[in-house]
Amino acid sequence: MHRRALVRPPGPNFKDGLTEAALGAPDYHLALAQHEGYCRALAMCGLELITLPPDPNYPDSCFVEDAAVIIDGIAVITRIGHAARRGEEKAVGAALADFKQILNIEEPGTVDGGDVMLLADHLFVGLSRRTNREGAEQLMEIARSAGKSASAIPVSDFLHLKTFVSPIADDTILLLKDTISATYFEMVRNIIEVPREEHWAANCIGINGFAVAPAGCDKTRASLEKAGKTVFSVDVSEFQKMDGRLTCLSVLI
Ligand code: CIR
Repeated sequence: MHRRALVRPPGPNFKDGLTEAALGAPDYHLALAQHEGYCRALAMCGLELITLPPDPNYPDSCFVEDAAVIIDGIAVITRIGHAARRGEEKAVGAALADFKQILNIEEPGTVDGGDVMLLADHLFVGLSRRTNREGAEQLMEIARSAGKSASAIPVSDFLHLKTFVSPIADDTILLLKDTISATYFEMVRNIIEVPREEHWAANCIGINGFAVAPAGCDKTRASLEKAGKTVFSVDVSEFQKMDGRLTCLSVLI
């Protein structure tokens, strides 16, 4: 049961962040409005919001997910994979210290939270351009010490693991069609397949029986409703232009 979400609105230099999306520059004011809509959806899911101020030194700092991984009572503060983003984690760690025991990924390890998916008792870590083997091993060791099992998954054609798979409940994930063998997820009871034309919807948020999905993904919305979820759709087009998806905009505490 998640009670809180840590969020951080984008700053005026949001458009200067990293992206490979080739969808054009984001509109800052629209991004701010969409961020507010996202926060409203999280509140509707029963979460209390903790909001950090934007950091002008880090145009990608709204993507707080990459800076921390929550494993029960522990917040693992990451060493973000792209050097330009390193430092974002300081404010995130300071805020999470009020709620969790803080541990850190140490050099030469790198981990982006977007590469980490925790179901009830199993931690999946993507090995990507952002998360290296050392970082993944450190994180999996922390998870095992907390009583979880853990496994690493190669991520080659996507930015992060959760670009194509995301947790919806303790026993349910969304998985983009034709990406990776489902055998990597054999311990997961329910796998909901996301059609390629709705690839943004492979990254949804599942919390407390609700789901937050990207706007315009009607097939996935219907699948989530069939799975018993109350679904809130939110438009995050300006974040998608910066390679951002729904989970990246919050840390669920
Ligand atoms: C980046 O490339 O790091 C940001 N522009 C997007 C990060 C998205 N984070 C995520 O999916 N967890």
